[in-house]
Amino acid sequence: MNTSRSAFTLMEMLVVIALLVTLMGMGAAGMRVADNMSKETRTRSTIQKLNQFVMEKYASYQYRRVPGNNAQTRLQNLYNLMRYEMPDHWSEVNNSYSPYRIRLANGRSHVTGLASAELLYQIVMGMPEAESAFNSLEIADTDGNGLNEFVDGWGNPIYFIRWPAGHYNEHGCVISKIQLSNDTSIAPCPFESAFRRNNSGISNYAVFPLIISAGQDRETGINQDASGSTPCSNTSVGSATDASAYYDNITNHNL
Ligand SMILES: [Ca+2]
Ligand SMILES: [Ca+2]
Repeated sequence: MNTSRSAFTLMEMLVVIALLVTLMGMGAAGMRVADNMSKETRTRSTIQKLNQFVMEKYASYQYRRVPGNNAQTRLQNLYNLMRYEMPDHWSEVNNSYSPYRIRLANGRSHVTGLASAELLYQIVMGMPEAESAFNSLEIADTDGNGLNEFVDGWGNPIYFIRWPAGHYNEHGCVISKIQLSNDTSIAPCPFESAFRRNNSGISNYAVFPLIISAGQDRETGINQDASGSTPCSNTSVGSATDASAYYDNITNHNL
């Protein structure tokens, strides 16, 4: 009688232990989910602020005067000015026209993979009120080269593509909510008429600067390497290279 009672007690204990292990596992998984959700929220908040600064600067080019004898030359000069002042590649920094802090940053050692993140930092921090808009958790020098980057909730760099000509929803999946083709419900960007492309192979669409966190998986899954001298001259910029990687990205196009 005693033996059967203690065996029963042992089984009870095993059941309780199994339950506890299951509950602990569920608790840990729940905490991981909650942790990722809070990192995502933090990232969205940082990208929202960056978006305000970048779009303010982007819109300001409507009013910039540039030299040129005809409209086409003036437009190309305006594009060049945008490249010098909002570069997303170090090769676009121009020693006569780029802002001093960008030229200074160009003098430091840098790696290609972080170019747009380090340049985004220089572009935004060169604007009034940017200095006080970001806290220490939103800024880091992830590769330790002396040039800061804005970082997402996971501590990874936030990247930038000035003219993401390939970042629209014609790749079989929705990448961008705002950079859609032939959608008249979308507010036009300041340069829409100039930025639209009339090409039989490619639909018309407006090009808006893209600010990207790679999300939890640390991979953007989009092409950041290419660059063009006009907004639509390289339609591979911002295009998807790995659908599974860009799926969890957080961008200003999807806020
Ligand atoms: Ca750095
Ligand atoms: Ca990703």
